[in-house]
Amino acid sequence: MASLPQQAELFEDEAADRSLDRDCTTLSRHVLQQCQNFSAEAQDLSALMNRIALAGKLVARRLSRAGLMEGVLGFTGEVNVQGESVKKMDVYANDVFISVFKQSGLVCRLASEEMEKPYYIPENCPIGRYTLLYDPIDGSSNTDTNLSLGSIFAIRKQEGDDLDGQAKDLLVAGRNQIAAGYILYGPSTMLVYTIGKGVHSFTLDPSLGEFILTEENMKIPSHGAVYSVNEGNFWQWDESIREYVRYVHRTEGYSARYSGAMVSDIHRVLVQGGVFLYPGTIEKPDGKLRLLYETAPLAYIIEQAGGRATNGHKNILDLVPSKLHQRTPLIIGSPQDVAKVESFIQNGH
Ligand code: AHM
Ligand code: MG
Repeated sequence: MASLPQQAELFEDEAADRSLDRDCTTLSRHVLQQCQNFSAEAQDLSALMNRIALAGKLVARRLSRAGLMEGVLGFTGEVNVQGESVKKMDVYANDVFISVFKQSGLVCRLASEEMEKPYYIPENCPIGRYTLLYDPIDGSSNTDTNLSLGSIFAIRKQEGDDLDGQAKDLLVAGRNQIAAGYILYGPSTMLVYTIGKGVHSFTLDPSLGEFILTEENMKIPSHGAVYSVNEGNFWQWDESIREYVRYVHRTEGYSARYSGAMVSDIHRVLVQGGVFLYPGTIEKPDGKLRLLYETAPLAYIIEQAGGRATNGHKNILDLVPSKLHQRTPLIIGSPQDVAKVESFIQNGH
């Protein structure tokens, strides 16, 4: 039998092996492990995720130096298809995602919050079987104050040839996503993804320039204290949402958190439980958030982690959009907390 000092040495060796294994669990390797084979589709998914990771690294690098460089912060003076003022970082991040997929042979078409119509990369199209849907910068209003931001992405198989460029083949339910996730630009940069086999998070190790596995098979708590909503819109909400918020105000155990970037708010809810809401308002009855590249990818993540996402009446992943930039109200998070909000909506008070 090994002596105590020998046992301690063995434990140290095992711990060192585990830590080395972990350091080697990069994102692209993890995707291949998840697929459990080396088929063409598995290779594609791994390569797609690798390119998305590169986009995340480029955006993170620019954000980390934003205050030191000219021409990074502030508005461009343009207004996008959504009627929102465009920030210089929105344009940069939008272009980054296009650039990383050039010459990839993977993605024929990209559709984003910042572009009225899908963008084609013709050299990829003969073989590129995928469309990337993305929000390059989520939480744009945080850009100029050095606060958390995100990017959201979803990958769909390209169905049909979209001859008229209207992207009608994309107007299908979120269940058709084959992968989805987000990048969170916080104190560290994280990437969270699913390919329908659980939710996994990675942290960018700047010294390696790689996203390294942080947590596998994340599970959202069934209930949490946090409710996350912009209460400045209270006067504009339906009475049922106001009643829910009044209920929270008079009940012990709730805590408000709202950062202005839903990737960050929903990441907190994923880790600690609770609910995030962006309901419809008088000005915007369908709310602010877009289905195809904001709410459906996040719904896929949260559902895979054991949570729920609804517009108050229907599961977000079952909603079929009628146009590319369609908006939808969103209630997302822990199953018990989403059910509580729904009970107010369904009782109509
Ligand atoms: P954006 O992608 O243009 O930044 O819009 C989405 C963001 C969400 O991240 C956030 O929860 C919400 O808009 C904040 O909007 P508001 O300022 O109306 O609360
Ligand atoms: Mg957005």
